[in-house]
This record gives sequence, structure tokens and C-alpha cells, in this order.
Amino acid sequence: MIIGDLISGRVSMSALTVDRESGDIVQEVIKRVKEFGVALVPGWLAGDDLSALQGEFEGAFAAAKGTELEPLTSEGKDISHHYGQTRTGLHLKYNHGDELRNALPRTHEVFTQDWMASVASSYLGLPCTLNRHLILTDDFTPDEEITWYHFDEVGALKFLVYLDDVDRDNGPFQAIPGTTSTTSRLRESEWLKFDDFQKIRIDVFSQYSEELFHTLYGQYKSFLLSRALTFQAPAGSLLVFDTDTIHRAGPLAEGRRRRVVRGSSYRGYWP
Ligand SMILES: O=C(O)CCC(=O)C(=O)O
Ligand SMILES: [Fe+2]
Repeated sequence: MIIGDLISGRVSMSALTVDRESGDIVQEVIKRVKEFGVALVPGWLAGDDLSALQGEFEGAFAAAKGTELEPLTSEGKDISHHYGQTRTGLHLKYNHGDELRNALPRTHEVFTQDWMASVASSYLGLPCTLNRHLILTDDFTPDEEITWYHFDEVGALKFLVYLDDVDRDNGPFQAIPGTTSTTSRLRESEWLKFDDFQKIRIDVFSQYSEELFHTLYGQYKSFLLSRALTFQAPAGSLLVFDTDTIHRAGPLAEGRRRRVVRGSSYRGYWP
């Protein structure tokens, strides 16, 4: 006898959503990231700020065009230092500080705001490093998914901004709320086992067994997957998430494009 149904225990999108006009955006965001692993602020940037980020994004890729493009590793991991290939497009990476300020001044301003520093320090503890790198991704090659469901090898808190309106067909961010602390144990056990970035098995649904899922998450794969949320939101929307929450960038249909800028914040002092 099954008690409850398939939707029991599901988390709704509204539970993860924070109003950009909210009086205490810091606490509202932290509360959701702590409880579910992810928070969404729809339409966080608009008007001139959004156009400035879009303009810097376009300028950066135009400047990189024709320079050396770093490939994916043989395991399909993206470890490029600056201008790199992804499965479905291109990426550009900048280090925090002067490198970012000189290349993308308005983007730098947006990703060093006081309230973000408060979210990062309250979530990660002190010292921490706010937006140690910023990654710009331009996805335009259609695929069933831009990335697989995964956790990041190095645990991070991320601030991710959509630069295009995103619907279910142009690479929506998708995540399974409530998986954060369990995945964090899984990630740690991978590091204990291998102590090698290249060997960490992040591709959760294909690299671990049904039994492991049931043991760790208390659900078989398909049922856990049925709890994934798809973050469809307008350009300028912000996602804040702990990368130990199982997540991916979803399907990209023919003729569609998705531009994103995201910053990765880490525990500890990282000059
Ligand atoms: O691009 C996305 O939607 C997700 C990217 C991702 O996996 C990450 O930032 O850790
Ligand atoms: Fe990720």
C-alpha cells in the first residue's frame, strides 16, 4: 500500500520565488537557498542595467571571436581558462577583480553589490570569496539538454542571470529542490575516493545506481526526477543556488538561443 501520491512532498515554484521589491531580499533569498537549495528573483534586472549586461556580453564574444578556442576534456568537462567550447555553444570566463572590472565594468558592478556579498557571507561563512569567476555562456547548438543533471565538483553558491527570456525550449535552468545536503555528502565521498577533479562523477543519473539513489535520496531516480522544477523567466531574472542541489541547463530547441552570465562564490579566501 502506498501512502500519499506522486506529488506528495513536491516543492512549488512559488515557494522558491522572491519578489524583487521585497524589503529584505537578503533574508528572503537565504531562507530559500537554505531550505531548498535555490531561489528565483524574476525580472531582477531591467531597463538600462539589463541592456548594459547584454551589450557587454555581445562585445566580449565579438572581441574573442577568432582567438584560440579551448576544447572540452575527453570526459566532456569544461575546464577552459578564458574562451572555451561547450557542448552546445561558447563560454567566456573572467577572474574577479581588475580582470573583470576592465573587461566588463557594468557586469562587474552588478556582481559585486553589497546585498550579494551579504547573501554569500551569510550562506558560506567568513571568509568567503564573492563571484571568484564570472562565466558568460552563449548556447545556440540544439540538443536534448545543454548539460546533464549534475552537481559541481567544487561546491559553490552561484548567482545566475538570464540575458534572454527563457522558456522550456531554450535551456531553462532546472533543479531538484531539497537535494542539497545529500548531494553534498555524495560529492565529499567522491573527493575522498579519488581526490582528482577529472575523476569526480558529477553526472548523477547516469553514473550512480538506482540503489544508491534510494539509499541517499529516499527515492528511485524517476520519482526524484519528477520533482525537478523548470525555471522559465524573463531576461534579467536571477537564480541563486547551491551547486550541490542537483541541477542542469535543460533542452535547447532548433533555432533557439540562451545567453547567461553567472558568478561562482566559494568558501574561504581565494585571491
Ligand atoms: O547554465 C545553467 O543553466 C546551469 C549552469 C550550471 O550548471 C552551473 O552554473 O553550475
Ligand atoms: Fe553546475
